[in-house]
Amino acid sequence: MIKKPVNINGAKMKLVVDPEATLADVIRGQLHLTGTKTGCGKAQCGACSVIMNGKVIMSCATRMKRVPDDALITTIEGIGTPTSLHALQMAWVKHGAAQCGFCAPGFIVSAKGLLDENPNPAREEVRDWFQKHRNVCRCTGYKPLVDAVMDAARLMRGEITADALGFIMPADGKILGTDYPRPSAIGKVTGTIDYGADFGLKMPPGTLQLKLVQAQVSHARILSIDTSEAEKMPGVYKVVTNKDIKGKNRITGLITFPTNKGDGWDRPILCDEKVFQFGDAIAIVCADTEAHARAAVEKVDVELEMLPAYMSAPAAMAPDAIEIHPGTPNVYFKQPIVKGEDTAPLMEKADLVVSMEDFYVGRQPHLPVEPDVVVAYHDENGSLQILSKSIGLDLHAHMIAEGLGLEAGKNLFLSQFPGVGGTFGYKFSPTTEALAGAAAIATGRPVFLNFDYYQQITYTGKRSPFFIDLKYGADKDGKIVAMESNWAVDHGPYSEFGDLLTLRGAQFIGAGYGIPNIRGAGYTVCTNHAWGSAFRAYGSPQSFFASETLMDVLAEKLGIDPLELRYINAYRPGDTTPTGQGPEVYSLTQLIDVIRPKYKAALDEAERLSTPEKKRGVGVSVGIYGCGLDGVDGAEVWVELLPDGNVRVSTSWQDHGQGADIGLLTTAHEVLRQMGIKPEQIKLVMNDMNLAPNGGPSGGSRSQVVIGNAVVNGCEQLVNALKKADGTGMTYDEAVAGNIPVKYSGKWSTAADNCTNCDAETAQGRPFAVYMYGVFLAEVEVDTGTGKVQVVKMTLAADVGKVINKTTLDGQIYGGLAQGIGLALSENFEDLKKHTSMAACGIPYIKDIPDNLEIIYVNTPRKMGPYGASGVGELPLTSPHAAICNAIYNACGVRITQLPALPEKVLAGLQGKEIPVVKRPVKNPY
Ligand code: MCN
Ligand code: FES
Ligand code: FES
Repeated sequence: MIKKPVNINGAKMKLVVDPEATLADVIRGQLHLTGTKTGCGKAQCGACSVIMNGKVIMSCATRMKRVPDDALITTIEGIGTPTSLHALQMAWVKHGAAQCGFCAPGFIVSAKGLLDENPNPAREEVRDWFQKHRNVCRCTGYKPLVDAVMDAARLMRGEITADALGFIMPADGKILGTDYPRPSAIGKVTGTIDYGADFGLKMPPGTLQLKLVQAQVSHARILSIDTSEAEKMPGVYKVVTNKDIKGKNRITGLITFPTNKGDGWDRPILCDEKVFQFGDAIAIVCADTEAHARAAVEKVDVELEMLPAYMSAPAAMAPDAIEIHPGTPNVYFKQPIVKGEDTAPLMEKADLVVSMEDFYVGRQPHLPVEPDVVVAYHDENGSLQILSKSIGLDLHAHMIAEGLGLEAGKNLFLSQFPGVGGTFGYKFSPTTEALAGAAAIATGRPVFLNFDYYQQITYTGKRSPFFIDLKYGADKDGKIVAMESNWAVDHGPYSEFGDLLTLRGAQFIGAGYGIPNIRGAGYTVCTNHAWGSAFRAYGSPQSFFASETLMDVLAEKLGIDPLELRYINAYRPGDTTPTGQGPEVYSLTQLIDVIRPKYKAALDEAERLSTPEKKRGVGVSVGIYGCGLDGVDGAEVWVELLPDGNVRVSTSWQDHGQGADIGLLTTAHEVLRQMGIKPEQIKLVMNDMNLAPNGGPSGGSRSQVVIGNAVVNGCEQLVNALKKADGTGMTYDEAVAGNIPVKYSGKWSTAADNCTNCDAETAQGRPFAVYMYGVFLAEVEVDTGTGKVQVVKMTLAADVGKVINKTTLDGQIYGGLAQGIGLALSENFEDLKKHTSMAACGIPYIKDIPDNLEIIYVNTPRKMGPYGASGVGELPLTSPHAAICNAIYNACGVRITQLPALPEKVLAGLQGKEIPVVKRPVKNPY
């Protein structure tokens, strides 16, 4: 230990520290200044940025022995407070720059360092600064962050007043459609909201620290687990194995279709008979400190018999592959699609047929800046309480209850941490909840488990790769008359929602076009690579990559412009979706109309700016996604007038960072303002099974539509019940005196639109009440010497219905586009040895994303959406990567069919070499 004098945020102090400890650990662990976050822990994300002696540094990579004596250190707490915001914090709130907010303290500290040096930076200088300081944001697409810095600098230079960064309430008091700031923004920009790791640090003494014993192989039989040495290690309270689990020790994968050959009970909480993938949890060490727990992990002895590991769908589909889950075939589900007439004769008759094989979109990693984290404890009633990043609290409680020997909602309750640092869908699966639950039950003590970033990457679900074969038959005018599709989904070892994901292929391959006749089938394949979990736009990026690439191939063969070919085929009245549903609005042609002038200008510019060294290109794609879980999807919301005149609105609209709080507040306020309620009088009670009813999971961009309608229903019941003859609302006392209830349960479900599941044999049905529509325009520059692709501009023409909150909507789209650029060009989790950090997985830094992101809204009101709103979250990630790859082809003639479009692949194409691809030997396993 060493004595270290420092000056933190103006306070001089002397600390006793381990010289090897990081500054981040000391700031957070010893000083409890938890505004500074730890994300990657490896100097790759900037979440831990602080200013030391005038320089922005990463505190996770600065050992205490390197901190100079009397160092002047500024953390986010020294920049501003909730009651006295710094200009940067005001601007961050104004621009919606804190979505999940986990990166916000690091960015704001970093930006403060910039403005201290350069009070008048140009936009590109701001971008250069964040690039140099490795500040990563996974939510915002970076543009709002640069907007915020520019505005803060203006305020600091006295060019604008603070009012310009505040919200100006319209005269009618209506916040719907405005940029009213989200309620959680101030907590996020000041670092005062507790994320899971902050919460864990503040747990009571005696809380056990958990570390996992994880499989280092991908497929093996477990012969024995010996914990005796580990249990003798200092500070170890207990090592939990499957034998300590009282319930079924399984997490149900909730089989959706009876045609699924599995039963859904294939995922162990703690491995018992087999290891199914790298990272699988085999035991949990529970100790007094994290260091003790970590040391003991090494001492658990696991004897394994190695089995062949099937690391891709083709490998697991091979006829000689053994069953990964004995008794269930590796190809365990088939979803056929049968629409209209038989396609074989139509293909014969078609003027032109185009087909391509094995389109592939790979294992995109979610890469939230915050790694996974969980706390569990027993409450005073003996019920198990679990706090986590879950985005499906009730759903997850039901999925893990039987495995733990508990009953959801009776003695098992889930809630979200106050701050959740992004999930992008991986938390649609329970991850660490059941593990912490098992440890709390086995020890009877509160427990805390915090993943490091390596675990986040290697042991949370990933986007499931699709292999797709696709064929279009068209007439000479470009109208597609028939489509044939065949796809295989590599879902990893666990079946969780695998059938549903396979159905997405039927729903979205070829979506956007009124193709009357379709035949095809999709297959779900069990493999030993990462388990498939939801990822934003779930199944559609894989689907559209095939259908939107083949559209360009067809256009070229026909000699028709790619945008015009889409216009010819775009949904028009009378057309139906691939699943035979009439679209609820027909705005695709309008979206193409608004993008057309931009497209033409982009083509001209590409031609003007292209050189042999740097070739420019332009590409387009159509993207669509449904808002909801398939078929009947409902939500419940409670609305209650309180004695003080405020209104409490309660539900689970789980926040990943998308803005659940502002969505709920705005939707409720639009009704409640009829009785004079102001936004600040609405008290949100969110995301706690103990306190709020089930709104359903925050997936499938469903919440604004499905929960939003339930909110409207609940609020209308309250307003109507309390309406007086003169039109004003009763007070609480008047209502009680008049015996009028003050609490209402708002409900809504897609049954109101006669939604149905898609048929197991034909995929025909009415799965969603409301869809989102978009047309993407990508402009790229290809370096012909290296094959490196730079996206210079992305434009999205979007129809997401009525705007609920403008800043939130814009932010969702910018962030989704950035993830699409990553998906197209760099992101991957294929190589278990290589893809093990944020940077190695290809996360886009600010200079990988163009500052030039443009959104054009064509917002058609939706009959089934609250106030006409559709959803938005997933639209921007449906098919931007297809537009980018079409642009690469347009620039240099290289056609990428398997993502990501890494420089070496593009370069191989430029040099006329074969671009390596993975192929499926078996196409129709049954
Ligand atoms: N909204 C709006 N106007 C509309 C539609 C929506 O202002 N016409 C707002 C809503 O009020 C809400 C947000 O946009 O604040 C997203 O709404 P919606 O599309 O209904 O999506 P959900 O609330 O169901 O959120 C889930 C969706 C999904 S499925 C993923 S995955 C996702 C996403 O949103 N993960 C995210 N966006 C994310 N954004 C961040 N920052 N982090 C994630 O992990
Ligand atoms: Fe320190 Fe990522 S750079 S946590
Ligand atoms: Fe930047 Fe979520 S707001 S990572």
